[in-house]
Amino acid sequence: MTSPDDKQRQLDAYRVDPCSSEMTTDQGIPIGETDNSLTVGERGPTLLEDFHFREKITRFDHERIPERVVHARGAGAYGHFQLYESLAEYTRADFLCDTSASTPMFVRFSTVGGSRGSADTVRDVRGFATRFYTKEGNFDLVGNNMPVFFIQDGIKFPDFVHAVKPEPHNEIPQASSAHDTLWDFVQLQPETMHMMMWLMSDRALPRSYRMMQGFGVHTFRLVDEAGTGTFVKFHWKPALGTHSLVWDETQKVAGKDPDFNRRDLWESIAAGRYPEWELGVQLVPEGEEGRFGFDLLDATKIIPEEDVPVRPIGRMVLDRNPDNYFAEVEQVAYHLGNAVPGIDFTDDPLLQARLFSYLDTQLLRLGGPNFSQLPVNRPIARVNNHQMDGPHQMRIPETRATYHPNSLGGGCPALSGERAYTHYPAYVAGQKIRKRSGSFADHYSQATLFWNSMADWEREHIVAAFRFELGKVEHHHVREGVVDHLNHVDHDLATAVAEGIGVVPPEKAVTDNHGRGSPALSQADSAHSPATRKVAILVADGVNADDVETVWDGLRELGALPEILAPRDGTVRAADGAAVQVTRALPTVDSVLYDAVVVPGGTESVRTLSGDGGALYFLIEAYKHYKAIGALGEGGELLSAARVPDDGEGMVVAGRADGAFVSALGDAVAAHRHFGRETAAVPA
Ligand code: HDE
Repeated sequence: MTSPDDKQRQLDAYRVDPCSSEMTTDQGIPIGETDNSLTVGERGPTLLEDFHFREKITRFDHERIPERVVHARGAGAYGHFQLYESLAEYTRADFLCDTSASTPMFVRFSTVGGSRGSADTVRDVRGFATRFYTKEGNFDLVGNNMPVFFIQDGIKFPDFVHAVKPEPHNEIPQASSAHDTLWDFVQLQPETMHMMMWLMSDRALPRSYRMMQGFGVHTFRLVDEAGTGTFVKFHWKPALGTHSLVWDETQKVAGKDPDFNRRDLWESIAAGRYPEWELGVQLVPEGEEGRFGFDLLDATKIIPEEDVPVRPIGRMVLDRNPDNYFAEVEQVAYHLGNAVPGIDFTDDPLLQARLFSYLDTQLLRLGGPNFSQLPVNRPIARVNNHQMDGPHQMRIPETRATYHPNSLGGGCPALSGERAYTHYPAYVAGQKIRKRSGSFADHYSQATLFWNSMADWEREHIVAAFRFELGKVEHHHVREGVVDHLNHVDHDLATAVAEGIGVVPPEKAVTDNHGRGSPALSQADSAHSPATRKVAILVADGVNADDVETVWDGLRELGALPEILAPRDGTVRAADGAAVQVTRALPTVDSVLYDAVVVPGGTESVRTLSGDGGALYFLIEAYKHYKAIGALGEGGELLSAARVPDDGEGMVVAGRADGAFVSALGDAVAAHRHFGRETAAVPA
């Protein structure tokens, strides 16, 4: 029997240690010279017979494969899943029943619209694709960080993607939804409204892949040993809470560090700070699907957690970075059809389309049907069938009988018995028609539910996002069309957006706001922790060494990641003569790359920093981005020099560093952002 731990051994078998032998060609022929091609004389023409030159260049020419048409930009990691509550009552899927097993995983996070080299922090949905290498085969739960989708039927996916991608005539804008074609599609396709609310919310700007939720989106089916089905929605909840960047910051980070989210994931895992999520399920017994007032097959709807609680069942930990980006992250081939016995599909027309699309995509991207033999795609379960040939076949079947049934091969492989995958025998009858069900017709009430559930600051961000995006739209009728739809979501929202984009605010719509909310949709009450938050400590020669040491040690104890930033790299000389090691030079970093900033005391240090535009701007931006700011002793004068108020939300000011200061600072950092702060008066 194959065990889950075999995934690691399997991957190890493919590892290549460059120091294990001397350099060779792909055919294993030893190479002694790779810097000069074979020529006639020292200055003569290059010879065709130089097989090493030709192989090297040909391989180079063929290095690229087509990038994913969507979700091209991503980052991946290995980990494992530990079940802590058996779902045996609902499913026969072994990895959801056996609480003693640890299931290996590979996860890929991504943005959707941008090309492979685009920036991480753009306004976008994030892909949250997870693979469980179970004993019964690969199970791929390929979700997003938002629980709904733009369209209800997969046949509209090419239209939606064409609309959101850079416009075809000039390929502008890259990785941005703020342009005419997307919003034209939206105003003509009101089923997008719920998802557009999510896309305009802070969910589209995650602080970290480690701090975002994941959702399976569709309603799936669990099937137990007796064949009874239960509808299920899958949820991933991050241990560090769900937190977002602010819009201004995301745009700057896109330039300062386009790899911001990718780097964050990589560094966290490399340093042993393994990100964690809890897997939860919402279960709805078969036969009860009619009780919600919307259709469970409609992927533009959520089941509010207040109606059906999310039941936590297990934990995913990501604990190993890939060894090679291309081999693993680029070649991972997720597919919704990778389902194990006990997990089944529903007739959600979006899900059904995906069941076709992913395999089709992999055939093109990975050049044929043998991609499942690539290390990252290989199941740990035994693979045995009569599939044959195709480009890059790596298996060597030892039989003449590659058909079923056969007697020449002893009838092998035998068909699986009771552990075989059995499709849920849902009863289906009806005419063949192209018609959306009437139960999919309500496009506004859950958009309203989302709006009603937001904290004040979340609403402000949503209005600002609509204004920004529609403000980039050149066609006035498109702006008007969107405002008209928003008016069916909430009149105040539509009015606030209209006022910012030169559209006449609409009359109140006939359908009024239903007044219902779902508190679980807001990020306000998410888990909070100072752990893994990056805190800048601004220093120069003459800094108070005790302040630096106390803040550094205190923050490390809280799990935060302090860094000492100075005008120059190397060391600074503290007021008491001690040498303080600098982590990074200020000109190589930026305020937007940190969660908080602290200015220790020290007359000379603060005088130097007050004359340093970079240091002042660092503080101003931290303030404008609602981050925790600490100042000690003379450090307060740097706040004055930057014209940043030293009181108010998230400002922690004291004479000298002690336990109370560190604790207050830790709380302010854990709070993530201080949106109650008045920032308008502080110059940008
Ligand atoms: Fe995808 N999607 N999608 N999608 N999707 C792809 O598959 C597609 C949809 C999602 O990290 C592609 O391997 C269609 C919903 C993620 O490798 C492609 C439809 C959700 C990823 C494709 C949808 C997703 C993809 C491109 C409408 C959230 C990245 C490359 C029926 C539940 C996976 C690839 C990774 C990738 C098609 C809708 C999530 C083209 C046709 C809904 C996370 O096959």
